[in-house]
Amino acid sequence: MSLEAIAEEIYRHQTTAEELEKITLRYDGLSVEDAYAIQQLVIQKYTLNGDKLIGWKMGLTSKAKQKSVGVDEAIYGHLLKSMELLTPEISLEGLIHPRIEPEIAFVFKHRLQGDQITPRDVWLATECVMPAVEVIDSRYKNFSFTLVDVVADNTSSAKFYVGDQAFSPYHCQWSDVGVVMKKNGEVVQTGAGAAVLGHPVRSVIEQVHMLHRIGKCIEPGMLVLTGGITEAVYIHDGDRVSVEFEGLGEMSLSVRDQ
Ligand code: 0L1
Ligand code: MG
Repeated sequence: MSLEAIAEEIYRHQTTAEELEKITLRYDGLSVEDAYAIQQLVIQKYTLNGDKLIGWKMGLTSKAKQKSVGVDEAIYGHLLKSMELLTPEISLEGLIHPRIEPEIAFVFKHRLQGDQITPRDVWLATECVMPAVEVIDSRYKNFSFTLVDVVADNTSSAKFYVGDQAFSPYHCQWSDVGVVMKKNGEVVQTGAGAAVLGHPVRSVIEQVHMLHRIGKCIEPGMLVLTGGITEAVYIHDGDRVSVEFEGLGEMSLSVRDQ
């Protein structure tokens, strides 16, 4: 089976919201590099159909998430224009078993590339930092996958929302930002920016270094989701999810069927 045929299968399941058996159960010997090649081929299908790459996302950036997949490395995926929610509403249409997680997003004004990036380089290239949420929706049955499976499936990306308010990169100590996520008024998760590789700026650095290995970079205007600050929680029709980012305000999203 060719990587292109696997990419075609994943693309079909992403666009029809039908669950998929893990590809590693069916195809032997796939490497993580193969998985990124598959991810790239899947993204090409979207862009050939008119979608646009608008940024990148880091995944498995917390020790807890890495442990749950049995790995000790972060991963990355592509963000497409079609994934961005323009209002704080999530339609379940086209999703299989979505989960939501709070994140800190960076928006860039300068290109960021190379394999020796420092925090200073990141801050100089950053236009603003924004509270965000990511809706992940693994296409695999029961959200069960290996590293290779999840990378090929664009690291479970489905949707994301960045609120209305942007902040100066120097606004606060981003690793100290506390987050409280509530579902229907009940606290379901709490965390702090430090859950993201110790500091979200480290996630951006890791993103740039990983992109450098494949000759890519963060372009001006792009956005990076740095990784989940808490575990992701399942969402269902009628849910109301609110996320309070300490000192930065609250984001509230409603979940609807259509
Ligand atoms: O954004 C993330 O950290 C998700 C990475 C993939 C693992 C998952 O689907 O939970
Ligand atoms: Mg995420």
